[in-house]
Amino acid sequence: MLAQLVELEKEAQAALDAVADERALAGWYGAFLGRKGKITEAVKALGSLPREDRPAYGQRVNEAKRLLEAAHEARRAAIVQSAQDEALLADRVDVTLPGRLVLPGRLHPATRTLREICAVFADMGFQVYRSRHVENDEFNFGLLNMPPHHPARDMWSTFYTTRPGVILRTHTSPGQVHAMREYCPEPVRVVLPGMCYRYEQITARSEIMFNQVEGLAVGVGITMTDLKGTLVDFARRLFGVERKIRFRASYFPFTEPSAEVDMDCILCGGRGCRVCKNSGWLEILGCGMVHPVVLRNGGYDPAVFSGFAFGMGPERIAMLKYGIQDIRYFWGNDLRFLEQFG
Ligand code: 2NL
Repeated sequence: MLAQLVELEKEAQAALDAVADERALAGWYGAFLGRKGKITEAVKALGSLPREDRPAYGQRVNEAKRLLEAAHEARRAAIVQSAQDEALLADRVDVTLPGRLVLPGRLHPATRTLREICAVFADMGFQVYRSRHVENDEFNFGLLNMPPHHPARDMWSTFYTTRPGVILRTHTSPGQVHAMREYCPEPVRVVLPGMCYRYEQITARSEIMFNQVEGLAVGVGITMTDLKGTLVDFARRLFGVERKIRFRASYFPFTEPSAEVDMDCILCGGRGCRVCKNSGWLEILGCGMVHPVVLRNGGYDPAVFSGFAFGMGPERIAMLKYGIQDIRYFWGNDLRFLEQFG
C-alpha cells in the first residue's frame, strides 16, 4: 500500500508539473484532490486497512495530501503570475516615445465670420436671436409685405416641401417677425444669424445654402441717420477705422426707402483693383427703413414706431476679407481650403 502511495504521489506531481493553465489545473485538482480524486480515494482506503498498518499509512497519505495541496496552490499562483506577465508584456507602453500630435479643431471660415459680425453688433447692444429654418409661406413672404402673387417673390427661388405651405426659409427675415411679435410693445434691437436656403443654380457666385446675418432695430424716433451711423461703425469695427461707406438707392419689399451699402475696397483702398473690378467699392449689405406694413405685422403702430433693418451674407464678407474667388469652396468639404483658416 505504501509503495502504491509513493507511486500515486509521483504520478500526481508529474501531472501537476505538466499543467500549463488554469483550466488544466482545475482538471488536475478534480483528478487527484477532488471528491472522487485519487488522493481522496487513497485517504478513504485507510478504513479498509488492517489496524496495525493504519498509523504509518495514515501519516503518509495525509502528508501526501498536504504536500500536493501546497504544490497545487504554488502552481496556481505561478500560472496567475505568468498570465499577468504575458498580458503586461503584450500591452507594453514605451513611455519614451514622443506623444502623438493632437490636431486642434477650428471654426469654419463662414461660422467664424458670422460670429465676428454678431460680436460687433453685440457690442453695439444688439441681442442675438435665433429662429427656425423651416418656415411657412406667411412668415417667409406674406408678413414681409409680399402677399401671394407679389412679383417681388421672384427675388427668392424657394425650396418647397411636400407639406403645403411649409418651406425652407429663403432669408432670416421671418425670424425678425418672430422677434418683433415676442418683444412688442418693447423696442427691439436684434441680430439674426443663420442658414438660409434657395433653389438656385450653384455657381462660383451663388449657392443653395448660405448664412445670413440680419439686423433689426425698432423703437420710437429711430431714423435713417441711426441706420447710417450703425453701419459705418460696423464697417469700421470689422474692417478697420479708416473705412468709408456709401449708400445707393435700392428696393426690398420689406423696407422703404431701401439701399445697398458699399465699402471702399479693402484691397486697394479705393484706387481700383481686380477685387473691386476697378470701381474702388465693394458691396457689403442691403438695408432700409422697416416698411410700415411690416412694422404693423410685427405688432407695432407705424404712427408711433419706426425702425431700420439690414442684411448681409457672411460668406460674401469672408470672400472679400480673404480674397476667396468661389463661394462653392465653403460647403465643398475640401480640407485644403478649410485648413487655411486658423
Ligand atoms: C441683403 C439685404 C435686407 C432686410 C434685409 C428686413 C427684415 C424685416 C423688416 C425689414 Cl422683418 N427688413 N430685412 C432689410 C433690408 C435688406 O437684406 O442683401 N441681405 C443679404
